[in-house]
Amino acid sequence: MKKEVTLALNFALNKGFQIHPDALEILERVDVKELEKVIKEIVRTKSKQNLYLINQNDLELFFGIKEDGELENDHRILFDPSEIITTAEGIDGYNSLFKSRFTKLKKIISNRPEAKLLKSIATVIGSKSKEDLYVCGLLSERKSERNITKLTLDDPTGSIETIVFDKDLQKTADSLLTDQFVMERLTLGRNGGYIVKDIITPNIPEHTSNRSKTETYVVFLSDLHIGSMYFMEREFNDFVSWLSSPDPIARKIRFVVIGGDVVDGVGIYPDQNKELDLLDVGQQLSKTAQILNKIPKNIKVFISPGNHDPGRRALPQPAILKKYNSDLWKNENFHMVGNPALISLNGVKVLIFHGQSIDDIVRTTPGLSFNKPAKVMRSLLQARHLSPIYGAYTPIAPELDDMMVIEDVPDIFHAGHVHVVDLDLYRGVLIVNSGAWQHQTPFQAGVGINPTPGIAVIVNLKTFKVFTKDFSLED
Ligand code: D5M
Ligand code: FE
Ligand code: ZN
Repeated sequence: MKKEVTLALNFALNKGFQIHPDALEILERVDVKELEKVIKEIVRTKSKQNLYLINQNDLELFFGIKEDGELENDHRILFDPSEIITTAEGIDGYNSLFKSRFTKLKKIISNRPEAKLLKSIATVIGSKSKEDLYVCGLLSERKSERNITKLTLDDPTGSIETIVFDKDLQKTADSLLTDQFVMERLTLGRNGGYIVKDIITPNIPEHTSNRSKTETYVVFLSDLHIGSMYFMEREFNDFVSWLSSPDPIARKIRFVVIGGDVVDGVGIYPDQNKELDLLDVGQQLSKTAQILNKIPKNIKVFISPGNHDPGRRALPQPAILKKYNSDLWKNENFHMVGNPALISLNGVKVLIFHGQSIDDIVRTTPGLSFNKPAKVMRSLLQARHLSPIYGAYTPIAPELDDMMVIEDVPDIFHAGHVHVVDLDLYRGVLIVNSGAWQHQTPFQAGVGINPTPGIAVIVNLKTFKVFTKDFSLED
C-alpha cells in the first residue's frame, strides 16, 4: 500500500474508526493527493453521526465515483465535422464554399419581412428604380475613406460597391467582418452611386435557452498546452484532484468540455522546440491521457481540437485522430469531437469552437481587443459565422458545405484560443471564453497578450449561474 494511503488510513484508525475491506479496494483507484482531505472530511461527517465505520459507499460518495442518481447527465453529439469533411480541390472548392455560405445565410435571413424584396446584384445594377432596393451578399471589401465607408457585396450574379454616408450606419459598417453575409437597403444616388440606407445582419434572435432539469454542472476548459514548458501542470493537476473533492460544486460536475489546444504540438510556430518539454506529439498526448484519466468516471469529457493539436490545421478540423493516441479514444467517458462541434448536455446546446478566427477579427475590426474575446464572439453570433474572414491567418478548407455557418442558435457558445477568461450574455446566449492552463509565453509577452490562466469556468446547466475557480498558484 502506498505511503500516503497508509498515513490517511492511520488518521481514521487513530480516531477510532474501522475500515471495511470493500473500502480498501477503492483506495487503489483514487487520487492519493486528495485522500487525506477526503478521509478527514468523512471522519468529521461520520463522527457527528456517531458512525465509526468507513465503507465503500462513503468513499464512493466523497470521491464522486458514485452517481448521485438525482443528477442527470445525458449527452448528444448534434454536429461533428470529423466524418463529413471532404475538401474539394482548389478554386472550385472555394467557389462552392462561398456559394454554400451565401445560400445558408440567405435562408437564415429569409424570415425577415424585407427579405421578400431582395433582388440579385445583377438586377439591381441594371435598375433605374427610384424605390428602395434590397440586396444581399458576402462582404468582399470594406474601405473607410475620409467621411465615407465603402462596402462591396458579392452574390452569385455579381458584385456591387455601395457607399455609407450616415455616421451611425458607418459604425455598423465598421463592425462588419470581411466575407460575412450582409443585407442592405439602397437608394440610387444622383450620380449613379448606390447609397446605403440600412444594414441588416443575419444575427441571432432574442433566445430563450434550453435548461437542464437538474442542477448538473459543466466545466469549460481550453488551451491546456500539455507538452509546453509553460503548461501549468501543478495547477491543472490540482484542478483534476478538486473534481474528486467533497467541495459541493465539484460534487455536481458531470461534464467537462475542452475547447482545443489540448497539447502544444510540434512545429506550430517557428522555434517552438525551444519552449517544449516534450518534443513528440505522441508523448504529449500520452501525458494528456494520463492526466485526464484521473477525472472521476461519473464525468463525461468532450475533447475538441485547436490549432496546436495534431491533424488538419484548416477549419473545420476533425477530432484528434486515434492514430496519435488511442488511449484518449479508449476511455469510455471521453468523447472526441471535431472543431467546431455542437453538443447537447441535458438538452442544453453547447457550441464548441476553438476560436482561431478571433485573431483575424481583432486585427481588422475597430473597437475589439484580445482582452475581451467575448465581444468578438458576440460579433460571430451577429454574423452567424464562426470564421468569416478568408485569406488572413486562419486557414479555412475549401469544403463544399460551409460548416462554419451558425445554423442552430446555441444556448452556450464556448471558445478559447486567446487565453483570457471572459463571459457575456448576448440575446439569451451565454458566451464563455475559457482562458488557458499555460503561463504567458515570450511571444505573448512580446505582443502584449495578457493571459488569465489557471481558472476553471463552471456553469450550472439549470440556472446558467457561472462560477469561476482560480487554481493559479502564486510563486
Ligand atoms: O494562441 C494564443 C494567442 O496568441 C492567440 O491570440 C494567437 C497568439 N499567438 C501566439 N503565438 C503566436 C505566433 N507565433 N504568431 C501569431 N500569433 C500567435 P495559441 O493558439 O495558443 O498559440
Ligand atoms: Fe492556445
Ligand atoms: Zn489556439
